[in-house]
Amino acid sequence: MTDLKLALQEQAEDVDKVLDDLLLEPEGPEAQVVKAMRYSALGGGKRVRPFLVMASSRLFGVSETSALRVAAALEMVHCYSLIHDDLPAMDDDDLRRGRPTCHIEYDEATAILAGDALLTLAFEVLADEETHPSPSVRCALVRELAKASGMNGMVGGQMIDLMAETRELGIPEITRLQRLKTGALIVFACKAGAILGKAEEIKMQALRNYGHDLGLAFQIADDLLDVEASEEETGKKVGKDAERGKATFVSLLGVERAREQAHMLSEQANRHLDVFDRDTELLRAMAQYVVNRRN
Ligand code: GRG
Repeated sequence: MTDLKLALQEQAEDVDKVLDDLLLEPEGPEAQVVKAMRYSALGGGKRVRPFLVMASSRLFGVSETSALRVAAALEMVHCYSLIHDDLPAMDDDDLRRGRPTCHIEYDEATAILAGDALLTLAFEVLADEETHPSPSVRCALVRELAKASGMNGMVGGQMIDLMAETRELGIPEITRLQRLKTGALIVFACKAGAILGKAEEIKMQALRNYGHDLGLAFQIADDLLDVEASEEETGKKVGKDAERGKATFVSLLGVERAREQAHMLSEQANRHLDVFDRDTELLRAMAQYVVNRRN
């Protein structure tokens, strides 16, 4: 196993422990929603976003507890978005992370509530003193994650994506859509360490730019997997973009140019890290991993 895969796996185990503690099943009938939250949040996933939070936090000597709690909060927002994206009203998917989607395993109403509760719990965790002793740091985390998740971030991107089913998009529009839908949470993950470590602006900017290029590279790789990978590899249905006639980087650029673009973005992402004089190995390896991954 490569160093990065090992680091991803170890980090995932640490984040899972935090998620496990935060998602304790209560007594009473409301336990059902927590079961659904646990099903979706603890059911696998590559944990790329938590990994980025941990790696960026390491650059600034942030405490492990703070970084892990932010990583868990971000993963909860990501899992909420996957649950809602899989609903019949959106992508209508039956398979996620190699298992039935939340609304298939439970039911639609429970899946909606599980997504809502993961989103709100994420902010409860960020606002808690245990996450960081400084109220201004906690406020910055809440504000930045809210911006990345909401109408000017992931939700905005998802809306443009839904509208795109009836409208032709070109490369600039798709780039903007993906920057919001997938990129915003990835940028937050990269900046989280800088926020926790009260980093100077030049380092915050470097991580923002790294996250921006990494996010686009990640999305192009996702489009390529939809064309080239199998359901067994990805744990979700593939070939969906073509089936829906949806414009993607791959449909517009072709497989080869899309792959070149992803590699170019991954190299560009790593160049932003040159402002740091140490501890960037894992982030650099991640930029390579996202474009070479098979799931
Ligand atoms: C419902 C508000 C709302 C937003 C949904 C994230 C999202 C927006 C939709 C998911 C659909 C999709 C294929 C998005 C493109 C890339 C992406 C975010 C893939 C899933 O992330 P991974 O590959 O998944 O990190 P794992 O399972 O490894 O965590």
